[in-house]
Formats: sequence, structure tokens, C-alpha cells
Amino acid sequence: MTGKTFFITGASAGFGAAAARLFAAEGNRLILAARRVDPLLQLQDELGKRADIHIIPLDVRDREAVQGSIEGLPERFRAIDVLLNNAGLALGLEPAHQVNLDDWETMVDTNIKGVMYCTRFILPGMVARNSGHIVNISSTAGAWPYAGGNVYGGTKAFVTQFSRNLRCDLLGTRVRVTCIQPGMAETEFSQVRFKGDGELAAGVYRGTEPLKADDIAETVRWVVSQPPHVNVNTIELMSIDQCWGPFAINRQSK
Ligand code: NDP
Ligand code: 8X3
Repeated sequence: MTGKTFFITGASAGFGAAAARLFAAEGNRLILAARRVDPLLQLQDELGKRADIHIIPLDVRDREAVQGSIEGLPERFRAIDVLLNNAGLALGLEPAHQVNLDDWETMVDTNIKGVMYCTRFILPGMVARNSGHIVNISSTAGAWPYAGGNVYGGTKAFVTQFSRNLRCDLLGTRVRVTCIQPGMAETEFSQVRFKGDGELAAGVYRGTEPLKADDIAETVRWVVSQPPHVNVNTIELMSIDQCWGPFAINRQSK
């Protein structure tokens, strides 16, 4: 995969930064978006020698900002080949009756609306060119329930079903859609979920070999490198140290 234009949301850390490094190394043109500017500038510094990089300080929850930044792209970045809808987060692990409602709204606004906005403003160009690929980062949390996953898992279930429905709308075009559902991966994700509590975050991965950001970037590379007639619909991947649990049973009933 070379000479393509990628739009990567959530490029300042984790999967997005790893994808940026991988696709820059292959000589692609990258648009990197996130709220934090410093890590984006560092990536531009690091990768700019190998690839043409355009950075956008962007909060994907801001519909007008998403529209403005896409419409305002420099000419050579306008024909986006791959949209990697990756920006997202989980906040908290409390049960639904105790959760902070602002956290729920932040997850909905970021994980659902951010994906909607980026897709809606980039997709028309892909359809007009009859070429392009939308890769959405969902999660095992969107397919399998767990205590405390409440709205985070709900937002990722949206991403999974939205991806499938996009495929239906795009049938008859050469625009591809893929949904990737990773399990536990060690990035800044748990730091964000536990609001900077390093001990809680480290506990998520203790004693395991979790997925790495590079594993997800490689998965993205694989799906976008398939021949144009091949659409990889969904990929679920987990660390070898993760698996499904049995049904939970309350034994305090009587
Ligand atoms: P990180 O926390 O390492 O990275 C998340 C990225 O999303 C950051 O670049 C962050 O940038 C960006 N982001 C968050 N909110 C916004 C926003 N409002 N606007 C723009 N960018 C935003 O986590 P991961 O790399 O692990 O997560 C990437 C995606 O993968 C997420 O959608 C996550 O839900 C999903 N995922 C993660 C798994 C894991 O175990 N790590 C497993 C399965 C899925 P900034 O803060 O600078 O805005
Ligand atoms: C992240 C994976 O299991 O922490 O989407 O929700 S999990």
C-alpha cells in the first residue's frame, strides 16, 4: 500500500499513532487528527521525512469543526482513499445506576457522533470517485457484554452495525467498509478510562500479554491491502490471554 491518502482520527496515541507510523513508512500521504496538538506535531516531525503529513487539531464531537477541517483540506489531501475512524474512548467502569452521566454523553458524542460526522463528510468524495475504504474501530465490547461496559459497549455495537449498514448503502459502488473489533490492547486507553489512575490502568494488563497498537495497525494494513474486489467485513481479534467468560450467576437469590 503506497501513494494513498489516509485520514486517521485519534492519531495522537495508541492505534492511530501506530497506524500513522506504519502507513508513513510505506510512503502514503497522511491526514492526522486528534485534540492534542503536541503529539501530532511530534509525529509530523518524526514521519515528515518519509511522508506528506497534514495535521488537524480536531475534536470529532464538534460537527462544524469536522466539516470545516475536511472541506478546508489542502488540494493534494482532498482525495481520501482510507478513512480510519479510530478516535474513541471508554470512561469509567461503574454500574449503570451509579455512572456519571457526563461520561456516558462523552462516549456517545465521541464514539458514535464522531464516527458519523467523519464518515458523512468524507464519504461523498469516495462515492464520487467510486473508490475508497472506511475502516471503523469497534471493539469486542460491542459484541460481548461485561459488567461496567454499559454505554461504552453500546457505542461500539453502534459502530459494528453502522459499518454493516454502510456496506448495504454502498453496494454497487467500489467503496469498501471494514469493522475491526479488538479485545484488550495496551495503549493509553485504560489511563483514559480510569482518569489517570495508573495503578488501575496497569491492573487491566497485569500478568498478560495484551494486544499492542502495532497489532491493530497491521490488521488495518491487511484489510486495506486486499484486492479491490475483496471487502473484509469484520475482524475480531484478541490477545492469546483473553477469552469469553461463562454466564454470570447470582447465587445470593435464596
Ligand atoms: P488511546 O487512548 O491510546 O487513543 C485514543 C485516541 O483517540 C487518541 O489519539 C485521542 O486523542 C483520540 N480521541 C479521543 N477523544 C477524541 C475526540 N473527542 N476527538 C478527537 N480525537 C479523540 O486508545 P486506543 O488507541 O486504544 O483506542 C483507539 C480506538 O480503539 C478507540 O475507539 C477505542 O475505543 C478502540 N479500542 C481500544 C481497545 C483497547 O483495549 N485499547 C480495544 C478495542 C477498541 P486526543 O486525546 O489527543 O484527542
Ligand atoms: C476495549 C476493550 O474489553 O476494555 O474496547 O472494553 S474492553
